[in-house]
Amino acid sequence: QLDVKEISRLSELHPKPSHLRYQYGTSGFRTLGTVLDSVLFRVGILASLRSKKLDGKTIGVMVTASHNPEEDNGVKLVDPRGEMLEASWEIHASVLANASTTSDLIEAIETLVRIAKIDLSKPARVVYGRDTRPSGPFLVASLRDGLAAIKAEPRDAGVVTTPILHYLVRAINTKGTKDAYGDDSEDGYFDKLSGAFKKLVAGKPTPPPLIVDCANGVGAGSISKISPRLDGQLKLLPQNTATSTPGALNNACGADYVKTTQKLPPSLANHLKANQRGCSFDGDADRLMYFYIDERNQFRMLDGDKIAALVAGFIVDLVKNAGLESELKVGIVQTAYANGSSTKYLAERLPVRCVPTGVKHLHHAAERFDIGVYFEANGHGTVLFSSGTQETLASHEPTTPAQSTALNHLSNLTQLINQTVGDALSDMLLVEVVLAHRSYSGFEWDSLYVDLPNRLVKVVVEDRHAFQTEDAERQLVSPKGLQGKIDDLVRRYDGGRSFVRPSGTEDVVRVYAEAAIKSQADELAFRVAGLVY
Ligand code: NG1
Ligand code: ZN
Repeated sequence: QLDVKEISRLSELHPKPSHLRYQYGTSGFRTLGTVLDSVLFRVGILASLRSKKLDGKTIGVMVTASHNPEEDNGVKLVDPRGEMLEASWEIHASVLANASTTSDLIEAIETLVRIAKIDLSKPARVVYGRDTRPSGPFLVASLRDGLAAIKAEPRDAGVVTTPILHYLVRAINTKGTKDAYGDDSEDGYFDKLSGAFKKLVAGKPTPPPLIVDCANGVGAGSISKISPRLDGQLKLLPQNTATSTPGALNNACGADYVKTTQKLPPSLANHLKANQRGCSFDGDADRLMYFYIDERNQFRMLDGDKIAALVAGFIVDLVKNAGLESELKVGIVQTAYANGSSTKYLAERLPVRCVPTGVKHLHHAAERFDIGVYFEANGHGTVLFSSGTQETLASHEPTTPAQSTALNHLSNLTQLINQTVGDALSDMLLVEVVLAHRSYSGFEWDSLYVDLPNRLVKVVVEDRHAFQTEDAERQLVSPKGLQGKIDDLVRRYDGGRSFVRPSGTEDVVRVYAEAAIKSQADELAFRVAGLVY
């Protein structure tokens, strides 16, 4: 039932460059926007087949390269519950993307249909969106050809943030069921978040206006759409909103700039006053970094670990106050990049799990808790409430007014938090809720624990695949003998910790080190890098 003639005709319009190999990695396909035409066409085919495989459930496709430079672009698929594509299909994605010719592609498609037992008579439905990159419209046109080749029913979500696309996928697929996630529109998303936020901060004093660095990306639109819905309970001051200025996206601004340089984006220097808070989104608004200027005019960064500590502490207290301590197990998931001080702070309060880098690992580990909080140090994260937890929250009978209040807050948090994926906007509102409840300024939040000085360096090596790890990437098993040498070095540093792993997104090996003082963290990182090189 495949229309081979039509697939072939369209495929000829999107030939694969013969010298390139593509890989569906931790963040989908990602490379220069100019070489993604054939990939987008084939992703259109793959998404349609995935939808047929799942009985016509809607699959999402997001065209973005997140925090990467403007000339890059990328694409990833979203599964029906708004989560990332199931791992076994990542391989199918790479196989289709690398078929050399149209006839190889047809063969690959036929093989996939056979081995995945896809019933071609089922409908195919795909919703897609893109960020503000200039290469977006062209790539979306290639994607549409791929959808047309399989006669999928397309839905264009337009220019949206990554988390909105994930939200839409889940909302579309749960519509009319008992798990309905919200109205399947952008308005539905903004109404859901703002409605829950207003309930959670009702009666609290209005905080000082919050500066939001939109990275000159798609998050700028989210700020302008949510602002009027907040009824003055939080005033947002968007900066870096130049979405159509060539070269501006993620340039010297945004969450990745803040995390990697540990500096205030220069464009914000005149806007942020002493003791004022600000935050940065990344280019597709799924990462969030906070910061403030302290009394001595120093820039202070509040990263994903600090967000996790703030949020997890709050949720643990609410669960206790609601009288649900024995019923709901709250846990936190981190990666090896989490600052050692944050791990120590959290481990004193709740179970902490460490998993390999990559959102899918964090997400899946968080699902094992009744309430699972996960954040990467770079600001990507969210909170998951299991379906059992949501039922408990709905049915539990509070015995005191205090229990009733805490229970209400927990229920509203399930609405405020985007449970499909990290979401800068939702996470920002969540942080503001906790700060309002705790009466914290940036300073008090920052004081929960003191970050250990740390250093991350990249090492270009001949073959990064020679570096293999275990124990959630904290130990090298190959090259043989290297871990022993690292351990010997680490022992010589007070508060020392270091690990080495191959990047999943760049052709480099990353070295992370922390120590009690900054110069020692730097030295340890460079000495370990010296061992790797
Ligand atoms: P790699 O390149 O595998 O280290 C990077 C980030 C991850 C994650 C992915 C994107 C660091 C050290 N690593 O992964 O946290 O965001 O990109 O999916 O920041
Ligand atoms: Zn992103």
